[in-house]
Amino acid sequence: MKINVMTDVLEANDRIAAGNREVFDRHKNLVLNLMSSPGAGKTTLLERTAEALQGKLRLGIIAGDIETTRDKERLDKYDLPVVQLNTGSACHLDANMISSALPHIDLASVDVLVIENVGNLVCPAEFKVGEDFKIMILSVTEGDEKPLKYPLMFRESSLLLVNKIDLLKYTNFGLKEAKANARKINPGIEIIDISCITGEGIAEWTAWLSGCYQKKFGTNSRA
Ligand SMILES: Nc1nc2c(ncn2[C@@H]2O[C@H](COP(=O)(O)OP(=O)(O)O)[C@@H](O)[C@H]2O)c(=O)[nH]1
Ligand SMILES: [Mg+2]
Repeated sequence: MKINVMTDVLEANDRIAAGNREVFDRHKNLVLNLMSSPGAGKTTLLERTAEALQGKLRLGIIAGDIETTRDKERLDKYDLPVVQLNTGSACHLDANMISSALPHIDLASVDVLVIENVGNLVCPAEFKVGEDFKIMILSVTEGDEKPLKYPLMFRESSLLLVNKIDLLKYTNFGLKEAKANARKINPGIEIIDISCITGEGIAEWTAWLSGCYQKKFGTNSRA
């Protein structure tokens, strides 16, 4: 008899993710699973997002890292519900880890919950956590061929944020090539160029977020 361990693991994960999803839907949370390689700008994007959504949609964050509470410390200044998950050695978050974080966050006070996944361009894309959408960041210092080399994350993501656009002129990153490569893997992927330093594209990104919230709940805000 042959046992496919990975299939079993993913099926078990998907069942827990479906349970998380029910909890999120009951609390009227739009949930995004934010993925990228380490250092692409996930936490910086959340800082800019917290500023931009103030007085509009209420943001909550679960930040995943192998070690440290550094990201939570950066985000705490915005007075948002932020939970830091340390995976110890695991290179991704799974549904069970998210489930264990839920008692520590007041979901009723949250409109948009962003789960900052562990920095890794491969494994996070394999594990559902109960999200409405997977989204990802590729920064211009990483290379425009990355969608072809790491296709799964680009295939699974509804939105690609191309970050650090302010650094474009210092790199050999081909913006057109990167987008063509991403669309080769996932023709329907939406793409927004952003800079978390200059603020370029941040309004477009928050409009995308609000649009998703509106589509799911039929309103711009519960407030
Ligand atoms: N120049 C530039 N640097 C950025 C931008 N976004 C993030 N960074 C920097 O990239 C580094 C990693 O960012 P961080 O948000 O911690 O990445 P994470 O590991 O994906 O959460 C930090 O030094 C940020 O200041 C950007 O748009 N432009
Ligand atoms: Mg981070």
